[in-house]
Amino acid sequence: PEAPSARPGPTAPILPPCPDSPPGLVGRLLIEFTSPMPLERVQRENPGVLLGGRYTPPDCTPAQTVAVIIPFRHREHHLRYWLHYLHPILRRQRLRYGVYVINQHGEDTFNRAKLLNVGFLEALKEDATYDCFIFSDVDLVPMDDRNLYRCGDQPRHFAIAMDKFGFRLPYAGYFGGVSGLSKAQFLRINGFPNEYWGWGGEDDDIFNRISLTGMKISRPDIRIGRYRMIKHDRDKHNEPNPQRFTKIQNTKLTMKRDGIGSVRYQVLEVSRQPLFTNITVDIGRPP
Ligand code: UDH
Ligand code: NGS
Repeated sequence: PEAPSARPGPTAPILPPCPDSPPGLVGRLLIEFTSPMPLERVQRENPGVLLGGRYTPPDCTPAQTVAVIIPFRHREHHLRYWLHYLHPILRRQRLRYGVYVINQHGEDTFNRAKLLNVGFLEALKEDATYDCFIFSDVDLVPMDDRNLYRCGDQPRHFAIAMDKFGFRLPYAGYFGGVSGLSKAQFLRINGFPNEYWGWGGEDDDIFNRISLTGMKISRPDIRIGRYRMIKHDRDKHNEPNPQRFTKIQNTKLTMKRDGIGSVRYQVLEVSRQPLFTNITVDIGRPP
């Protein structure tokens, strides 16, 4: 008689690992923000995206699971363009990903970095397998899909050649706009600062945290890391923070006590939309 087979039964097909260089990327993209962008259209054009803005490639198994975290308040118009451009790009990049919009409740002073800390924790509550976190402003769209939204062995800076800076880095230590850290890299720097209320400096503090822990920023080729920013006026309640210059001098002292280990907030609502998960949060106000 035949020995019992050790082969797996009729389960889901085992997909090959996703390739390092995804086939089907198109390279340079035409990005514009003139034609109106109704959310219904974006939904219709992205039927493969599951509730909450989740996606898994149908034809391969990705090495990472990526949470895309967007700090947010009153930018619905920008978010529609972001979703319109980014979902097809991330799909072509063969990522397993989820999109989390972290919406600051109320009208107190905005706090970008604290919202990003909240996004890290809340995304992990939704799916403990997230191991890569991409932090993106809502108004930044990559102009080249070869700029892969993945994590590597060093923290990654993606938005290195923005149109508003003449497609160059504004300064060598710039880490703003769109960045990515693995879960381990993020925890190694105690996450991001919670104490930068208002505009400016929080990205420099994150840069300092990375340097102080002995890591190095990785960046794409300057011809590939190009971005268009949706033009906008300064928001209300996000005035330049006058304390930012002294604060970035003190990262070495503050990063131990202020970070992912000390973030306090209250989630008010989690709402799974067709193209993103919306998390409304009370993060308090400046002391
Ligand atoms: N953000 C919001 N709502 C706000 C403030 C900020 O959603 O009220 C988020 C959003 O993701 C944004 C990011 O935080 O992309 C960064 O904030 P920002 O876009 O205000 O920063 P940026 O440096 O602009 O791009 C600063 C004001 C520049 C005014 C120029 C006028 N010509
Ligand atoms: C630096 C800010 C950064 C900011 C960058 C670009 O001066 O937070 O300019 O700003 N640092 C401080 O203020 C300490 S931008 O031209 O995009 O408005 O990201």
